[in-house]
Amino acid sequence: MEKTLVLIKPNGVQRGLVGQVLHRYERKGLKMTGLKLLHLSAEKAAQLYAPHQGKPFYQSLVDFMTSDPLVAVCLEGQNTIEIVRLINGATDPAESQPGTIRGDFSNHLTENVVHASDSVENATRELQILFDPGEIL
Ligand code: 3AN
Repeated sequence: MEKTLVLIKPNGVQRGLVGQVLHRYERKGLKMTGLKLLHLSAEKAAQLYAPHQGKPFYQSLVDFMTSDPLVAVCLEGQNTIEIVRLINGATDPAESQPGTIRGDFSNHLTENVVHASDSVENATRELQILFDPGEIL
């Protein structure tokens, strides 16, 4: 079994997409083992996006992710990391397929509704940033 972190980004929450996004993971049969609404601090955003520090989009990404509340989700199942990234769709709006979350709901590189971990190592690291021990069931 594999765990991954999904973030429904501030624009996903503002646009009222939380239910529709969660539904896509649930109908695929992924198990939700952690869920919360929070306002991400600058410190946690910096930890989360440490791998992107120094890139031209880094500061605007951190500013966006700390601008309004977001929803953090822990999903669990076989090959969950890969499955969730398929459901989310490509980062580039020109490449995200219709039927994916980004393909259906986003036309922006940074404000692309969802984030998901891209490896087992990053999932473990990111889940520790967003969830306290005991918050994942
Ligand atoms: P993904 O979320 O698809 O794994 P990453 O990890 O490459 O994408 O990037 C993290 C986040 O940084 C993306 N979700 C996106 O919001 C933002 N991002 C990535 N590349 C760019 C870029 N070239 N310009 C603006 N924002 C970007």
